[in-house]
Parts: sequence; structure tokens; C-alpha cells
Amino acid sequence: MREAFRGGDQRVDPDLLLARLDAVRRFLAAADGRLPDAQLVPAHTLVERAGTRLALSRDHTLVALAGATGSGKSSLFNALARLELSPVGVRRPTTGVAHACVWGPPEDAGRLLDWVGVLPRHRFVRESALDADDEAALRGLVLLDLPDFDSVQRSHRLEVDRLLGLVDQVVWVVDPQKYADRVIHTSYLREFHRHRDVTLVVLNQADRLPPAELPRVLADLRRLLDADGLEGVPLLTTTATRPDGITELRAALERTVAERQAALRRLAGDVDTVVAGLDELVGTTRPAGPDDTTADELTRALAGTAGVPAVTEAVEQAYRHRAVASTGWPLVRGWRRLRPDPLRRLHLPGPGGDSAQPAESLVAATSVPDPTAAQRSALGLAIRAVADRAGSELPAGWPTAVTDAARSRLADLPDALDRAVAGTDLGLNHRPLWWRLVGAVQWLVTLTALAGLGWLVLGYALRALGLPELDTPRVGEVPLPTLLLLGGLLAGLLVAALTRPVVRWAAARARRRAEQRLLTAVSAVGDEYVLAPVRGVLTSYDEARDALRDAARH
Ligand SMILES: Nc1nc2c(ncn2[C@@H]2O[C@H](COP(=O)(O)OP(=O)(O)OP(=O)(O)O)[C@@H](O)[C@H]2O)c(=O)[nH]1
Ligand SMILES: [Mg+2]
Repeated sequence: MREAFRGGDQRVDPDLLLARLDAVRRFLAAADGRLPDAQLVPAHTLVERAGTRLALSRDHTLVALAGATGSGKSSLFNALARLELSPVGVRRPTTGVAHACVWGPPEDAGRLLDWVGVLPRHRFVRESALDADDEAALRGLVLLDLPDFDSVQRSHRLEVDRLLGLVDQVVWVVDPQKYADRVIHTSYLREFHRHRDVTLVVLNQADRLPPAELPRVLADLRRLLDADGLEGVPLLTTTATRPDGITELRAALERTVAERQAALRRLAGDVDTVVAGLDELVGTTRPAGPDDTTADELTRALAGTAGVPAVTEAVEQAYRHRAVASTGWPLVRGWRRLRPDPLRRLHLPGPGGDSAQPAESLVAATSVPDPTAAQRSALGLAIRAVADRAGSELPAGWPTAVTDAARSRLADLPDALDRAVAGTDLGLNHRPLWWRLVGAVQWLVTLTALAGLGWLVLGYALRALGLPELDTPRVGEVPLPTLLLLGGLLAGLLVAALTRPVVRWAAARARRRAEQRLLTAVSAVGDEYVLAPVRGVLTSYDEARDALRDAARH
């Protein structure tokens, strides 16, 4: 992302800057916890620093003199202040801590200097009643004389780096001997290429060059600056030791102070830098999210670990068990009932069980067999597939966030699945009407057979006791009681035989229906525990991408 270069005279709209900073904040809100913290540090630093800088005085412009040791920063500082404030030395490095000079009332500038951490004993106030209006044009300037950045003292360099991150404008001071030193270009000037509109380069000690040499040195320096990405930055010459040697620099600073734009430009450049650094974390495509095929695969894998096949098998058996218990020959039904109900064995609602309770109120207590290693690895693969497919088109950092999200609730899955299975209405709570009808028919034929048996027993008893015999009607050749007994028994067997295939068919149907319901419940678990966290990351990604696009607007 190439930022638009705001030329030296292009103004930064404060409202637009605030909107861009707000967009960076939104980006962070979306990306925090999703992307590695280290990648978000610059954005956090910017938001924090910009908030503070804008809350502090906007009427002051914080300008730093930065450069190698001996380039003449302190000399320029003193020359601009027209006082000997910062020690100038022959022993290098001279300046160990930043010194500040404030033009104008010191109160507001004081808070600014507290923030950048310049000690009160190193602060000076330039303007006083004695100066009359001499210094009025610089009113609002807070000038910092920094330690050298190529120091043998590591603390100097750290201090310079810290302050360069905070100031509104930087005046880079170079001298004819060291202007081409690698460190200033690679470690500093190049880093400032997005801050061209708050960068000024000064070739100091111009008096040390033969006048004929000056244009050549300036051209060489300009070439180096261009190579640093600093095309177009003002390049001035100064001689700190002569009163008329800093006129150009003073005029440039007066313009900067009058515009009151440096702070805004600096922050706008910082936003550019941060946005460019984050660019690779967002792409242009909108992620599609988990598709139906992956969701189905997930449901199947979850169903495996949840023991759905075992439960549906039990449903089919239970249906047959219960159907036979209701429709079978009444005399063997009682014996049937003594056998355990297959669903009860899994601690799922048996006959009369109230499975309509809300799932939450059920303790996870089914005795569905634990998933096998194969089922567990199938689930792992399915979750991985969800993450891979959802994250495949996302740029660096996000696929990991998607994978983490997909697995984030893995530990809660077994209980959730158990609750879902336990809370599913398996459709076996009501005895179908046809069971009752067949049951009634069975009772009828059984009673008929019993009536015949009773009649026969009574006839034998009367005969045995020598009592007068009953008048037994006959149907054809067969006596009626015998017909009733045999006919009842045969009819019972016949009804049982005819019912059996119907029961088998209905049991298979009950199994399919239960399976459907279980899969629905299991897929809801998959949605809540796996897909929803994944969608959450994709939403964050979308928000982060939109926010970054807003932050990049000029
Ligand atoms: N001839 C000449 N000498 C200069 C000029 N500017 C600074 N000097 C001398 O260069 C030496 C170093 O100047 P300083 O101002 O202390 O340099 P500095 O950049 O502050 O150095 P550190 O504090 O060590 O980083 C001093 O002896 C100054 O008198 C200049 O424009 N012309
Ligand atoms: Mg110095």
C-alpha cells in the first residue's frame, strides 16, 4: 500500500486524522486476541501515543534536532535560542540527555515535556518580556536537542529512538564529514520515508567546506536522501557558529510553527506506517465461511463420537421390543416385559420416559459407549477440515486464529454431545394406535381361546363328577368349545405372524426418524461449539479488513 505523499504544503484534516485513528482502534478491537500480539504492538503504540499527543497542546510544535555526535545539534540549538543552553563540547558525545527550549508561555508546553520525559532542569523558556517581539514568530515552538544516535553510549541511542517516536518534526543535522555515514541513512532516515512532510535535513558546518565544494556535497546528499525514499524533503545548509548561518533554518521553523500542522502530519505519517505494516494481515477477498459439505462432514464425525449409531440401533431394537410387548400373544407379553429395554440400557428414556425436558436440565448421564480412537481422530480431522476450508483464503495469522477457534471448545464437546443425545426425543414415547388395536385383537382371540378351554374343562369336570352333561353345540363335526380354543390359539399365532414384518418395517422407520433427530441435535452442537467460533473469527477478520481500509483513507 503506497501512501499518498502529502507535500509540505498539503494540510491534514484533523477530523479525517481522528477518523483514521478510530479505524486503527477498530482494527485492534477486531484483531486483538486473534492475531499474535507482537504484530499489533505498533498499532497499539500509535493509538496510545496519538491519543495523548492530541489531548496535549495542539498549539505547540515539538521539533527535535537529531544527528550524529559532533554534527552540531547543540550548537544549532543554542544558536536558535540565541543563548548558551546546551553544552557544546569538543569531547564526544557531549549531550547525554535531551534538552528543551520553549518559545512562548511554558505552562502547556510543560505538560508536553512531561510526556516526552525531558527533565525540568533541562527545560528552558526562550521568550521573556525582554525579548519584546523578536521571537514572536517562533512562539509555540518546543525545540529538543537530542543526544547523538551513533553513540558509544547505548542509553543515548535508546533515548533518541524513544524521542523520535514522539516528536512532531525532526531536523536531521549532518556535517560534511559524516553526512554519508551508513547508520544515519539505514537506521534512521530511511525509517522516516513516510514522514517526509515533517522531515528537514540540515547540512551544518557549511563553513568548513570550500564554497566551490558545497554544491557537489549538497547534490551528493540529495542523491542519498532520494535513495532513502526522502525525495523532496527540504535540504538546508547552516553554519551554527555564525549568527547569519541559520537564517534559512529559522525561517523554515517559523513556517512550521505558524502552520500548526506538524503534529497532525506526524501522526498521519504514523498511521500510514502502521497501516502499511498491517497490510499483509488483510486481503481483499471476503471469506466464505464453512460450507455445507464441511458442516455435514463435521456432523457425521460428531455423530460418531456421540454414539449416534449405537443409539439408533437401540431405537430400532427398542421399537421391536416394545411393539412385541404390546402386540404379541398376551400370554408371552409378560415374559417379554421382563427382558430389559434396549434404550434403558443406554440410560436413554425408556417407555414412559420424559424426553421432552429441555436438554440443559439433563445431566449428561447417558451410557452411550465412549468414542473409539478412530472416531476421535475422525472428529479431529473433520474439525481440521472446517478450519482449513474456512481459513484457506485468509492472509497470514488468520488461519491459525481460525484453527484455534475451531478447537477452542473441544473439551466441552463430549458433555454437550451427551446432553444433546439425552435431550433428543427419539420418538418412542407414545404407543402407536395400531399397537393397541392389534393388542386388543390379541386379547380378544386369547379370551376366545380361554372361553373354549373353560368350556371344555367344565364339560370334563361335569362328566367326571357324573353330573348331567352340557348341551354342546357343534359347528359341522367340531364341537364349539374346541373350535373356540383352537381357533383362538391359531388366530393369535396368525396375528402375531402377520404383525412381525410390519413391526420390522416400522422399527426401521423409527430408527431413521430417530437418526434424523439425533443428527439435527448433533449438528446444532457442532454449530455452537465449532462453527460459531470459526464464524466469529471470520467476522473479526471482516471488521479488521474494513477498519484497515478506513484507516488507509486520505
Ligand atoms: N566550524 C563550525 N563548527 C561547528 C559548527 N557547529 C558546531 N560546531 C562545532 O562542532 C563541535 C560539536 O558541536 P556540538 O554542537 O556539541 O555537537 P552535537 O551534535 O551537539 O554533539 P553531541 O552532543 O555529542 O551529539 C563543537 O566544537 C562546535 O563548536 C559549525 O557550523 N561550524
Ligand atoms: Mg550536543
